[in-house]
Amino acid sequence: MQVTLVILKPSAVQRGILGEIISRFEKKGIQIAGIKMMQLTDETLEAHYAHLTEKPFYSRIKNSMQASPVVVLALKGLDVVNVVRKLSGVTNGREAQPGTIRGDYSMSVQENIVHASDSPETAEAEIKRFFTEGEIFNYTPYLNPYLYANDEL
Ligand code: FUP
Repeated sequence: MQVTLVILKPSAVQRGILGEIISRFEKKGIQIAGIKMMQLTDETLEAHYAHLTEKPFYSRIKNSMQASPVVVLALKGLDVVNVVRKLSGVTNGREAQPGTIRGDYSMSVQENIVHASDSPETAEAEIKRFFTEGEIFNYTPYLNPYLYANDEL
């Protein structure tokens, strides 16, 4: 089973849609292995957006991500990195397919509701960046027989 990182950005917190977004992951059959609210520090953001710190718009993104606390989720499931990226939709909310989170809730590139890890390697690093070991819970999902076939697990 994979674990992936989702950040519910200030655009989700302020708009009061945390529950709706979390509910989408739950209804899909994805297990919540970790969840917490936190205020992102400069250091955490620089590491998280290392591929963007040199861009002219980095300070805009930084301000946006620090505008309120965020909620971070560690989500667990088969191929969950890919599944959650698909559920999230493409970066620009105006281009994202209806039915995806960004497609249904966002009109913006920046104010796009969620971050989701883009590969299994990134997911592993991002989970370590945002959660301590004790904050990731390993508990039995009793509905697994109704979510997966035996030979998928
Ligand atoms: P994603 O993987 O979809 O979160 O996209 P990126 O890592 O490329 O971008 C991270 C965040 O930077 C996006 F959520 C929004 C912001 N961004 C901009 O505001 N402008 C850009 O041109 C690219 C990204």
